[in-house]
Amino acid sequence: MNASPLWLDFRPRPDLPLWTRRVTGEVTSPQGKAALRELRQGFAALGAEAAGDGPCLRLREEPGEGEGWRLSAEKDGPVLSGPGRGLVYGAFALLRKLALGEAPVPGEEAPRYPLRMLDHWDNADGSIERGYAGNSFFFREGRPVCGGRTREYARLLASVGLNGCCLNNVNVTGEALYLLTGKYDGELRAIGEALAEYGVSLWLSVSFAAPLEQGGLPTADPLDPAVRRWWRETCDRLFRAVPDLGGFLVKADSEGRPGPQSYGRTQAEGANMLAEAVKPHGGRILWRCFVYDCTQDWRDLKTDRARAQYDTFAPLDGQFADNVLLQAKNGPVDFQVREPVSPLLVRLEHTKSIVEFQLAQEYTGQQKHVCWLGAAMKEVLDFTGPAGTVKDRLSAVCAVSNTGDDFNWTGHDLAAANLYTFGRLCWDPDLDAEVTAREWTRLTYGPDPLVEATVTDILLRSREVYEQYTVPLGIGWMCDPPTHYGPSPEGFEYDRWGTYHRATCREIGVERGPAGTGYSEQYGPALGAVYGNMDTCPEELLLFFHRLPYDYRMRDGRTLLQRIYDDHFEGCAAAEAMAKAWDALEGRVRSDAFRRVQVRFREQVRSAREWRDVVNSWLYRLTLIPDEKGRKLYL
Ligand code: GCW
Repeated sequence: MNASPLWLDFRPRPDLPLWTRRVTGEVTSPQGKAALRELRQGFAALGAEAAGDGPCLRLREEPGEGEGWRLSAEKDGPVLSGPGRGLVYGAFALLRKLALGEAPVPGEEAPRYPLRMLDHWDNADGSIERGYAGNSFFFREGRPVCGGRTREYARLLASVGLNGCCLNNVNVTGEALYLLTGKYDGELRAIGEALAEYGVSLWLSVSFAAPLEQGGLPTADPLDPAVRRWWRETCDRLFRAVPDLGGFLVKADSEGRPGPQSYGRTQAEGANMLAEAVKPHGGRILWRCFVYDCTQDWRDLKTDRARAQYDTFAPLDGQFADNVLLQAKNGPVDFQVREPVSPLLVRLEHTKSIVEFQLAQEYTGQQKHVCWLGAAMKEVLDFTGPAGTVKDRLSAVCAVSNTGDDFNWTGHDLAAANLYTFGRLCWDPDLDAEVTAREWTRLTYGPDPLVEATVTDILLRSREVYEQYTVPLGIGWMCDPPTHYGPSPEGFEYDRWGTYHRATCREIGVERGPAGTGYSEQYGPALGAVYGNMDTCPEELLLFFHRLPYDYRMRDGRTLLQRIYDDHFEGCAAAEAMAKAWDALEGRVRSDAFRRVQVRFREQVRSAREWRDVVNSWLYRLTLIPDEKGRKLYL
């Protein structure tokens, strides 16, 4: 198959324990069998010579659906035990350890969250919304397909601990509207089975208007008995036909999608109606919170998009059925390179929540720029608000996938590190994200210390570098509106999306403290006070929360404007340095992989220079304040 094995490309190791020569197992489930196969194949790839007797690794499958595993030392070799799903994770954990040159030690592990999933924004026609790695491998020419990549993908997901996958775009259009109707049950069942072999459940995005659009009913009102019956009957059929279905992901009342609002019903009434229909089948509803006014008039200074999700959902806390999870993006607006943590994730007390990250780098360089998001995800998971720490409050974690049918799966080879780190953090949010970056590098490129040091350093610095040369200090939204790539400082200013910085020749930013939109108060009194005051607000978020004059003094004494100028110059220079550091790996990384990344770095450097010059020159033209260091700005 024309696809990279990514981090599962095991290379021979000199120091393998003898028991890797023989694996025996009492396994019965498809997952148990997959674990056995993976171990045999993996040990062979690591260089173990098969032996007919002597020490061995034994697999002991236990009954049940659990996902934990245990490694114990017995006389003639270790024993890996657990239910089938657990054995899959245990097998990959063992292989990872050995591939990293670490000795597996007895112990046990289980994932922190029961659901750890990837959301695909794949369309039925094979395109991917905000996809930067080719076309869909789940859909081709209007149909779902179970092809060679399906199983490989399931392996990749399981190897980092993920267990759910939503096949289609939350904007459900075209043929995807018929996934519910029975037309594609056979294909969905096949995909479901291929994923399930590695313990991955299949999910579908559905349109709230399906009873109207596909069911022929005159309404989709969630309180209408005929609508409720339609959903129940549809689910009864679908869950029977596709037994590995986990449930539905729903984007309702959001960016033009239908939802309960059209019928005067609340988000809870809408979600609960679907929850009731999937409940007999053990299904769950992932209800997105991305609800805001996307037809804002830029002249309206009162409406603040950052407030919208909390204002809509917080009053409904406690009203959602227990098989509903509220899915909130990590920040209150939309996957900008720097946003505060969504207050929904730290204030809801009685509702299950799932955080949505975006591995697809829509606003973070579109997998042309390297932007490792591990530390950013970790910041969110570790964030503490009034009701506790995010990672302790979540019921599940998901991310918009960054994969497609490109050979390397993720467009930019280094973007695979985001997929890897995401999986590892979902399994154990206490992991040090930096350790996972290093692991990924070693698994991907082998044990060369220079490669490891260079690539890890690039990954760890990449987000700050990207932030510096694009939109520092939390300002966001200076990208080109249709593509979301490249600079356009006023591109979103007079548009309908509620994404304004309202820069004049004197000031920049939206005041979101108590004297402004009051958004900071959504964090409760203590944290709200920190954000609401420009002197205590974390500097990296200063312009997210405050409107400030260009001569505002930053904590190090520089003016705000000088800081923005400096960031652009420094970020751009850092991008150039990263590209150079990569160049120095020529001959140490396989040549095809080396070239692919080199080509991406050329584009990153070109684009970084463009960002630097466009944003800095625009500010110079607005303010007529020159750079203190006399660097080139264009008039
Ligand atoms: O930011 C927007 C994206 C849309 C996306 C939407 C969402 C799937 O530009 O492409 O639609 O977010 O998250 O629903």
